[in-house]
Amino acid sequence: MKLVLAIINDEDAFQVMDLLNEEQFSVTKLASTGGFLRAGNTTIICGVEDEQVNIVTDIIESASKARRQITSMTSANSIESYIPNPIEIVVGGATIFVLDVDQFKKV
Ligand code: 2BA
Repeated sequence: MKLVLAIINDEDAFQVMDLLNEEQFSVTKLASTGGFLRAGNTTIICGVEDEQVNIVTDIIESASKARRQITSMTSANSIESYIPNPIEIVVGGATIFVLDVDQFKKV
């Protein structure tokens, strides 16, 4: 068994969950925060049989869009450190980890 852990955009979360539920996958949604942007994102976890991993990651991929975002960095140079330095970054579609599961119990 595997645990699929995917970090996705908040705006894509409900569509991803709807699609997974339609295919009878159980899914848990966690509110998370990106360490770089310090902005909210969504982490979904989904425990599945090994042979279902690709189905789940394909579903996540199909509903997770990449977005361009402007963020302000402050310069490391002390004189300029108060001058915002806008940069454009691409966030997502999805960052997916697939972990081995030692045990799965529902008690
Ligand atoms: P954040 O950490 O807020 O990162 C948002 C986006 O900022 C990233 O998009 C990437 O384009 C950029 N970014 C991140 N760290 C950077 C850095 N040190 N320098 C320059 N740009 C940087 P994504 O790569 O699509 O990541 C989206 C979110 O997925 C991340 O939000 C984080 O919450 C999670 N994530 C991505 N890679 C991860 C990893 N290896 N481990 C844990 N979480 C990860």
